[in-house]
Amino acid sequence: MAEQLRLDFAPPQADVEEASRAMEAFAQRHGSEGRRVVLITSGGTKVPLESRTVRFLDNFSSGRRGAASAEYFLRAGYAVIFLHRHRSLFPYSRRYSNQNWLDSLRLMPGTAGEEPRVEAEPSLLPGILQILEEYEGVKGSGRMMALEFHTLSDYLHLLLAAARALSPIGSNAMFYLAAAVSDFYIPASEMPEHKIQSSSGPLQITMKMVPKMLSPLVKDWAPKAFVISFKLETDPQILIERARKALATYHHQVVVANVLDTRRSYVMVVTNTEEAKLSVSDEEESLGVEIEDKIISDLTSRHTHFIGQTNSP
Ligand code: 9Z3
Repeated sequence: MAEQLRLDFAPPQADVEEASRAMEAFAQRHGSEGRRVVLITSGGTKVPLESRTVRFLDNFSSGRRGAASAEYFLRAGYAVIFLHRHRSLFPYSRRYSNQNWLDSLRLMPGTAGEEPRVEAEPSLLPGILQILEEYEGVKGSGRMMALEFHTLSDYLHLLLAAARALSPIGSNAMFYLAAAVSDFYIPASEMPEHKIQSSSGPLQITMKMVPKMLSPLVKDWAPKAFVISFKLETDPQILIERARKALATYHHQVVVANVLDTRRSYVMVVTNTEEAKLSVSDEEESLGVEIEDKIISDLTSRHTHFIGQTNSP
């Protein structure tokens, strides 16, 4: 596979063959039941600077966009492959990621020779009853498959494997590429094996460009799928222009464009023919409305339209 991707990367740490087989079976099962399947990528990527890695380059992404989106896709009836960076936020449990959950548990002494038990205090886990019910429902239905990546190399190999697995279900497949993937890497052949020594003075590194996977994904790997990429900028002035450029370059269906500081309150959904602003007001936010709810509702109806178009004579 490394050859097909033509990358000078260290081999992936993930078991790509096993993940491939699992994704194929998942797509086949849900596809044969007529269900739509979305591949969500989520979280940042870690780019090693040494092959026995001490240091790496990382980025800001928490994985909240991907994890929240997975929940809304599941509510909309999709089957979800959640390809996420190790330890980034996870659907459902994301809501409790900022607290020490040990504080919400109590040790109950065992009576009459029984083992001690652990009890949770629901008031310390806001919304837990509904969340747990939803999570258990999703688990029972087998509609979510979670896969982790550690390195950029893992991510790229797993994305290729996912595209191959979803390709047979044609336009029922959606790719929702929310991960913040590094644009730069150090080729394996140029990477020092051992820890870079600070005694050698200031560090200068030259990184290569990571090839854009969107191009082969749209053209070759899953040409009938509905593909959404994300565009992140820090300058709102260039957001739409950059999103349009991505659409013109890769010929996919939608770019969701967002600005780093305001990414929780608004996004622009950009297609070849329109741009729509989706936003969450302060009032909605105080009621717990999340922007991902609106994004997924918008995209699932675009997906329905897309399927209708591709199936019509
Ligand atoms: C996004 O733009 C996501 O919305 C965020 C979500 C990463 C901003 P969080 O994980 O943040 O909830 O903290 N993802 C794509 C970012 C990106 O790197 N896009 C590339 C680009 O802008 C194109 S693939 O050039």
